[in-house]
Amino acid sequence: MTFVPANPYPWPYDGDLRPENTTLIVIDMQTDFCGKGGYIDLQGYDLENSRACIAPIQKLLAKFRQGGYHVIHTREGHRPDLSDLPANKRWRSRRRPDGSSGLTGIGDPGPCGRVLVRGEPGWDIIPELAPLPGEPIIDKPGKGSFCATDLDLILRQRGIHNIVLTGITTDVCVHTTMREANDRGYECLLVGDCCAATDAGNHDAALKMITMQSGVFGAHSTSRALLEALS
Ligand code: C5J
Repeated sequence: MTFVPANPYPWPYDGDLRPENTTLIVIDMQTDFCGKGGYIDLQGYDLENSRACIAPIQKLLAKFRQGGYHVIHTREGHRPDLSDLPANKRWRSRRRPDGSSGLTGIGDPGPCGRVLVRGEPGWDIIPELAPLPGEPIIDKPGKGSFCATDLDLILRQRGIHNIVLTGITTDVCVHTTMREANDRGYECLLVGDCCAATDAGNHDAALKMITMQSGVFGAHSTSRALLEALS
């Protein structure tokens, strides 16, 4: 049996942690969320927050690949004809915090191509965390990785029960995916230093939420604890 020291319980709950039943999922490490000229940059957020997790994810990726664990990547983005982009999502993305409009929003041309549109440079995964051949990439139109995707089918075909979550942003796409996975019966671990939010307070709050009700969505830990447990 293998347990990772985690909060609020040693993870996974049953100690059944093996390469065959465990996947690392790297969520939305795209230029649009952590690169110069991408969506998050255009929204005016500090990129340092979202880039801090790149190096820790690289270490975890190397360990999972070396150990023969499953590795899955996701990308948030929309079809070029925007037929899968809800009008309210587009409207909100163009809105400034003071309520005025005029920001470069989803689907609009920006420095990295059309924002969050599939096939554009800004939508692609950053080179530091490029997927290897054979690692599934889930293209998702929303925040959660299960909504309108084949992720659940792929996990079940592979016999995966444990999901280790990394990526950006902690409070939006990572948390939504964790909640979706938890409701489907998967055992989830969020790795805190391998995730980042546009706001540090939101990152901390997202970790705290996981610990409620003895682990309401699973548990969270650090890359150090996870790497040691896998060694
Ligand atoms: C957001 C994401 N924040 N990947 N997407 O819009 O968290």
